[in-house]
Amino acid sequence: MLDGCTPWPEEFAERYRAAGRWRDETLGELLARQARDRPGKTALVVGAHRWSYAELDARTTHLAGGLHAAGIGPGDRVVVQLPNLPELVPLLFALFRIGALPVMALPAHRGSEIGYFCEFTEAVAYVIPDTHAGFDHRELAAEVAARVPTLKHVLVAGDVGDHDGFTALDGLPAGDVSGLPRPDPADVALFLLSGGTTGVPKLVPRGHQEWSYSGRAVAESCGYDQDTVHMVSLPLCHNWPLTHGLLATFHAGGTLVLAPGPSPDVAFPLVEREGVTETGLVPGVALLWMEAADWGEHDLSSLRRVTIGGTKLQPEMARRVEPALGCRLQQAFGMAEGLCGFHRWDDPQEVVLMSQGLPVSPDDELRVVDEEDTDVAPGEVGQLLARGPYTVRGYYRAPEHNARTFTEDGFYRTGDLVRLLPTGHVVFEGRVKDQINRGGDKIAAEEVENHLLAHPNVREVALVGLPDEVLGERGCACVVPRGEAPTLAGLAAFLRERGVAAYKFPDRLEIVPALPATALGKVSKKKLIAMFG
Ligand code: J2J
Repeated sequence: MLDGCTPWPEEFAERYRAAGRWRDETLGELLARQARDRPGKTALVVGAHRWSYAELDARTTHLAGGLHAAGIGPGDRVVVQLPNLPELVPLLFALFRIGALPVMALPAHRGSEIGYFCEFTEAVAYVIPDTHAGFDHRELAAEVAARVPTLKHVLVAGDVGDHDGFTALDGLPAGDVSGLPRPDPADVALFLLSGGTTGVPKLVPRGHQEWSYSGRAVAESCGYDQDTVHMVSLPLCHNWPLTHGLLATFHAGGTLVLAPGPSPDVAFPLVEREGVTETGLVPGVALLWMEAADWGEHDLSSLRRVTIGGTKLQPEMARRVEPALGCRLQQAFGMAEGLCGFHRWDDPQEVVLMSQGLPVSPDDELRVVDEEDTDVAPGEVGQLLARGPYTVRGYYRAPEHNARTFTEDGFYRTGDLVRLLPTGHVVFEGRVKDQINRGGDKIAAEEVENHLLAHPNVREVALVGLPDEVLGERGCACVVPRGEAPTLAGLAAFLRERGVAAYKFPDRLEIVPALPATALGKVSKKKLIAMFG
């Protein structure tokens, strides 16, 4: 296994193989198999393109050849920062085929995050759009390329502009990957980003067979088949849309529709035109959809089900979803580290309204523990620990953090407070990890605090999540000033200047004379939330 990653102990690997969870197939081979089995079936609809499995496979092979000819080889790390563009899916499968490892950055990331990913993974290439949402990614790439010596290629989906050293993805030389060694299905296929709790983002190494299995298990739990038309309108680069949208749909031989964004004016016409049957939404977006559906301008009757997750869906809102959208609701929970759960078609309505889902694999092991790691009584609230055939055993190159975040016997400490129903369904009750879940976007408080501490007028700072009706939570920076108190706009400008992604900027600022402490002398975020929430 790739250096810096934690393998599953052999007895577990054997068990997962014997139970058929892990199969001897790489992600590149999954697409090739579907291209053989159902060549003419529409695999992907994106922008003006409509590619069958055979066409997508051919495109992937062509792109893999080009990337290889340009100098990208097995084991190379490639930071991928693409919104839902046509190039994204073929690019990912092309990298899987070469055995190069995509590092899945988010479109919103800026110099601070991208520079870190490139340096930390010693990436050789960085893939960008030309511009997106009013931002010129080529400028960012030029700046990152100038300071990261390993970075040899900047690949652009679109126009390279006047950047001579950059290469357009559609201008790659012809090449051939048929002579390359087959990637090991047991080895790492890509890196996902952890929601994070630490000063620097953590990377989650996901393997071909285990990550592929997570998609297959989702397809089985959700009853996907070749008639499934799944639309992803959130950024595809997160684990949830990648597994529930891309992998589950491709395992089932269905059709993936990639929308440029989730707003009803973009997404509803696509639902109508493509006969979308399934889609995943965060609660804040679901709220917009429910309001817009009321206007009745588009026919959404093809939708069989919407899945809501990523952050807690309140039961009162959950109750309104089915009548408003005219389709079934299911909830989903999960994490880039692995474990995920969805509802089943035959779950009773009350369970769908008040729980977040049932783990997708019979081999998922869940424990709910107290602060001493002792199992709580059934039905009580405690921290969720998870282990299983698609839950990783460690972060990439992070031995100290791994020692804290994984138990000795390999359970991942999720940092989530949950209780389990007698049926095994998971109910989210809160968090012990120092993270803010802003409408599904995860913010590691410590990372932002570290940046803010560099501000000349910030003596001390605590970033806390305050309840918000639409997003679930919003970030509030509680600042003990040094000299003149900073302003919220001033802090945002400071973070922008440091290259921090905008979703991490605090939404609110509270100036305090001192940060309240716990009995142990640590900053009490609970007290701050009680003061300002
Ligand atoms: C409350 N909190 C939730 C939910 C995730 C499926 C679905 C979501 C993700 C995801 C994913 C929640 N209610 N329904 O990867 O496969 C919070 C928890 C969790 C963290 C992980 C998937 N669903 N959460 O959101 O890696 O705190 O994955 O630990 O982005 O989101 O975030 P992330």
